Amino acid sequence: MRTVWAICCIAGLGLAGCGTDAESDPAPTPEVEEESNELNCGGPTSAERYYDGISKVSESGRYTVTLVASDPAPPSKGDNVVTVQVTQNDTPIDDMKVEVAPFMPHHDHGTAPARYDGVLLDTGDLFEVPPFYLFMPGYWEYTVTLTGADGDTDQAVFAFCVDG
Ligand SMILES: [Cu+2]
Repeated sequence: MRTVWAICCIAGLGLAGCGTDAESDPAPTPEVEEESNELNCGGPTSAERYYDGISKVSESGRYTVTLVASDPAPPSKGDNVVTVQVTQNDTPIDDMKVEVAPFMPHHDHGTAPARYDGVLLDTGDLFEVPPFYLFMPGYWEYTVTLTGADGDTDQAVFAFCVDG
């Protein structure tokens, strides 16, 4: 018995499984890994760790949507401003309507108003989305809707954990 236990412990070094009920009662997997970019804050899926320059390819694959900046960063409860850049083949697009709709899907509510139009900055390649009020902490999605000069729409969705 002692021998079996010792082998178990040697084999299990660094693992949490060296107990009597190791197989039937595995150690729980931590919901938040320090090194991971995936965060869990109660939403339907994991959220992403915010950083300036986080980007997504739009649903159609035509555009890349980048959150160049967020104030505050990361997004937090209260007023938030985000700066968005839309590129196609690495070229910034300026003749486009850019809207952001913050939403908590698992609570089925967004903000009031629900959508915010980005304003093209003097730089000519950045859209600043005016302050929107995130009134509770937790999992929020930012749906960025693009309306091109041709009237076609496209979108990209970001998901963040908002601190209280
Ligand atoms: Cu909510």
